[in-house]
Amino acid sequence: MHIAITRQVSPSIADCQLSYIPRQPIDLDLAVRQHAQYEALLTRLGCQVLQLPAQPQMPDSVFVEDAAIVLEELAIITRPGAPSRRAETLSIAAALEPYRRLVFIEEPGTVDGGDVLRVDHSIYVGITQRSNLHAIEQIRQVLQPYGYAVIGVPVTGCLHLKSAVTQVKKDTLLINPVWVAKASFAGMSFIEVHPDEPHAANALLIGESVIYPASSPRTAKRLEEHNVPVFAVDVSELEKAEGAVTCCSLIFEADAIHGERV
Ligand code: CIR
Repeated sequence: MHIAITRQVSPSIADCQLSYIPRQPIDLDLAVRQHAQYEALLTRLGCQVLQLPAQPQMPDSVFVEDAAIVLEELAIITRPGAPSRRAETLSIAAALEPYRRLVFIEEPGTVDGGDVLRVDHSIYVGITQRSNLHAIEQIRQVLQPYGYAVIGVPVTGCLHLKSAVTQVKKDTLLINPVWVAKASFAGMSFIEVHPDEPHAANALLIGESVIYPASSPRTAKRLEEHNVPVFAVDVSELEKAEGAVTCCSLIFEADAIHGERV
């Protein structure tokens, strides 16, 4: 089965990190409702949702994707680029421990899971203000024995690699070519975001469908024209915290949910 680890929205989300977008008021109740709708879509698409409790002291902790890179063979616990986010990894490590051998990124490496795009045995890692070459080298050393190629990818103009590009089909990436170069992804096909929707490249592929933000209808149409089934969810309040759909879950294969919730 697919397990999807999520975490309830922190009541302090208004104090989140922001890098490329201006701060706007966040409606916490609405954010909580939208997050619940997102979790309901995860369930509808076949995931067992393992929801962790909110962390009131950690404004960005709903964005669980940034704390780990989960592969079949092991999980890499990240060292997030923003110091305010480093403590988020402790409970994510505890939640993953029943399922995977854990490996930890060490200082001076920093990497956010939002910078890691896995396509089969290629692991693309964004080189951004959050993720550095030290971490990329550590990931390469850890994954080489398992046959993964680890490829550093320059990103400009947005927070994470997966703000700029995500997988939407076996060999197809949804991309904003202004923020990342297509040439970084040899052998792949591309669907470009609509030019009026620069933030539209973040789609969450589950099976052959995508969970996708309702804020990008023009790009959603492009996905549907390429026969990608789109399950839209309004995540306006999470978008104000510079997050979107991939960042709110860690999805992996496992036989069953183990142990207590963390
Ligand atoms: C941050 O700046 O770290 C958060 N406000 C947003 C993180 C979004 N994470 C993601 O896209 N993987």
